[in-house]
Amino acid sequence: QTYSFPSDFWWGSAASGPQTEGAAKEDGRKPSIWDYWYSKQPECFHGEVGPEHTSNFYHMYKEDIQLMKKTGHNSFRTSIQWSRLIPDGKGTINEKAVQFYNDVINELIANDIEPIMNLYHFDMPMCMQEKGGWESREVVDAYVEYAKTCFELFGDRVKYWFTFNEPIVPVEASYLYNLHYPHIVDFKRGAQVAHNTIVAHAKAVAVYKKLNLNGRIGIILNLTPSYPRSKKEEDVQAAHIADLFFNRSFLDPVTKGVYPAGLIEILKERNLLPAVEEGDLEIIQSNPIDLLGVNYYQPRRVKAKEEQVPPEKPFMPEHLFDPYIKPDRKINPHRGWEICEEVIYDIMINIRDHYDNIPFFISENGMGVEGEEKFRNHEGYIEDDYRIEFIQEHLKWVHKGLQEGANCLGYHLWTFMDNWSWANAYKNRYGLVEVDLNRDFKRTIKKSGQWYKALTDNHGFT
Ligand code: BGP
Repeated sequence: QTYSFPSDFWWGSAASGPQTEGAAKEDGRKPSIWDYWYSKQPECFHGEVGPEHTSNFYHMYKEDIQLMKKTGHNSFRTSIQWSRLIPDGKGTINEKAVQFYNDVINELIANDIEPIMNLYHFDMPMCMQEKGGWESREVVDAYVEYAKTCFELFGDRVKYWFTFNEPIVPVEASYLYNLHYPHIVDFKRGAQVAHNTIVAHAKAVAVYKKLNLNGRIGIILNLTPSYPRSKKEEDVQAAHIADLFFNRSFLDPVTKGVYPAGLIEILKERNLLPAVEEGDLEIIQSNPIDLLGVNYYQPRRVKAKEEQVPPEKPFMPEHLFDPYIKPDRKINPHRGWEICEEVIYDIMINIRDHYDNIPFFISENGMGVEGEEKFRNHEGYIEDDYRIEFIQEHLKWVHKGLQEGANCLGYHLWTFMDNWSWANAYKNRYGLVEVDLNRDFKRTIKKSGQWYKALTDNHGFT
């Protein structure tokens, strides 16, 4: 069978400033929470390359953009670093940063690669965290100013903007599960962070629209569709609740302009609703997105709660459902994530049927693998057939979704080149291009990169 995709389909990859640029202390950039946290815990580095160097894109972007061409990119998403552009969080703009981002954007365009820019990828400037991070309205206002600065500086050439990447991750990782700085475990504060982020997003959308820049703006969400263990009503209800917490909590307000009633009810009953300021709900309601980014890695599987959690225990979403591990699941052992390709199709059909068929694209999907050097062939490049298979199997389902009318504009792999990751540093590699940390960040295209070029040249595969 031939899988053909539209000729204007976006083929490319996603990355982020903090995971690729490096040069963390150069040209006026100030620390984000990541620089701060890792400086306190050097043992978390998993090797000597931390957020300070990452993949050295800051100095190698020209070479990298040539490699993007060689791997068939017609579009590329990365993020601007707030702590580089406005090192004090608000106030003075760093001219060196303006120059860098201008150079990257211009170089991409000169090479026929559509630049897609995201504004926030987990990288709170440390000085803003000290003011309370997303719990603080002052920080929300500073973010909106930062967003406006970006639109004004680069909006003549960047036509696709995203306000946040996976905004639920800072809620979960920093306020529920003790994974990211500032390591707070408090559902109510997490709910406040979620609400404040959505307000920040909506305000940035409003600012963008007011500037009349002739582009589109949206948000990137990691969707984890919830599947019940069985068709039993209590399992189905558990999946519904998980979906409210982990998907619809963001997806509904940014597309439909309102929080799901079921979620509000659950929070209200437990006295966990965040503080809502005057005008918040109106601003959310009047600024729906016009483009959605969907990051998809794995589904969520749940079953009805087997043992009730005593009511005095501090609330967590998991008090309402239990995780369920599918016995015959396929898994990526390096990351521990289930691989279930057809879920990408379910997401597409859900957006088509329940979200007004809004335009979206697959903004991340990918496979992190440890120890890829062992797949190096005699010509010196890594033969990552497993990655090719991973992409191809997902694309078959994307193709089916497209055939059935989903409004999907493209597919972006996570990621272009091996990069630094929040929890695993360089342990797992995701790139189409290898980065050799022991040889001055030397880049080598993997087999998947060659394959991706053929895929995009042919607008599909057989
Ligand atoms: C997404 C993030 C990316 C990236 C990716 C892979 O959630 O948007 O920044 O890191 O996941 O995950 P990890 O690097 O943790 O394996």
